[in-house]
Amino acid sequence: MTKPTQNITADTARPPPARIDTANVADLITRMRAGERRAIAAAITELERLSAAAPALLQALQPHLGHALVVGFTGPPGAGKSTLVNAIIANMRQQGRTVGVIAVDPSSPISGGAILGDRIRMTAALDDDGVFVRSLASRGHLGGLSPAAVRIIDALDGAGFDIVLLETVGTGQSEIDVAEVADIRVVISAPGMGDDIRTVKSGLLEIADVMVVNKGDRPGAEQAMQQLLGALSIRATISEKVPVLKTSALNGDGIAELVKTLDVIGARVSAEPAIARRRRRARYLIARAAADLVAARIKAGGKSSLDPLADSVLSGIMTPDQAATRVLEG
Ligand SMILES: Nc1nc2c(ncn2[C@@H]2O[C@H](COP(=O)(O)OP(=O)(O)OP(=O)(O)O)[C@@H](O)[C@H]2O)c(=O)[nH]1
Ligand SMILES: [Mg+2]
Repeated sequence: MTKPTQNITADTARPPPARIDTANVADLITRMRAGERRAIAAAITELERLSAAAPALLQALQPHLGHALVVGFTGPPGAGKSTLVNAIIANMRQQGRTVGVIAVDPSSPISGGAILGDRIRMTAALDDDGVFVRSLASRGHLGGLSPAAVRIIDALDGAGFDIVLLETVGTGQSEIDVAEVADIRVVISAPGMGDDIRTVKSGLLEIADVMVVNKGDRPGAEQAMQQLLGALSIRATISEKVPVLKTSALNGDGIAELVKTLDVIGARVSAEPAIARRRRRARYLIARAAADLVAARIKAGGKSSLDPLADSVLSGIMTPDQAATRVLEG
């Protein structure tokens, strides 16, 4: 039995109803930009759900987009990403900068879901209008970065935050996604977890603009630094540009230097037109949606629907690429 194919486009065909007054999107944006938290939360929710209000909201936000720099943080579970993000928030707030935070898939077995929220509360940042934190699950995209995160970036950018910090657990796909979505990519490892080795192996080095060895207060931090520097040195082109920093998110060591490094890279990134950065994120959304559509189309056709193409591939009449093109053409 095959499923009806109209399900494939159900999401876009029937968006969930808006929870905001769609006639008053301009008013919502005015309130967002005045820092009204409820307005920011409402806008995020509409964009996250891709509700019926999302297109109008996005269009009305356009003149306000492109200001925020997006810094992505990835690395193995427990490396200290949330703690580090929290330390960076504190540093940037002291400088008077406003910070939006998106924690994707924070539900790793090590931290549980609420840890970032807990930490923020601990530093009293929750009472601070200059910080806005949103957590979201990575919803079905195995280890990947939820496309909703990209839309939330727009909401936070539109609300006028200077910087958006995006935390995601390094699980393979997600660091590739972070590379596509963030303007600056920070790869975090920590000593004593074998992470330095894993980081090298998993291709995280290739996407990093900054490498951080966190838990610098722990034994083995220096050794982890040396291992990373060694791994970077055999990639000559990378070693020329990727700083490796040691931090202790717990006691604050190295945080100021990390923020300065982000600023240097940020100045470079800001020199390119904002539209280029925003286009990169849109390209990611399109690529993800295309992959999802093809997967849904194959699934909707039923297991055996590919058999004629499979037979052609088996007999050498078609290459797998040609068969895939046929699937794409519908
Ligand atoms: N000693 C030491 N411990 C740290 C440091 N930074 C974080 N930790 C601890 O490491 C543990 C994990 O920290 P998190 O910030 O939750 O790590 P994470 O990378 O966000 O973890 P996931 O979100 O689960 O992937 C916590 O117990 C932190 O207190 C540090 O600089 N030094
Ligand atoms: Mg975390």
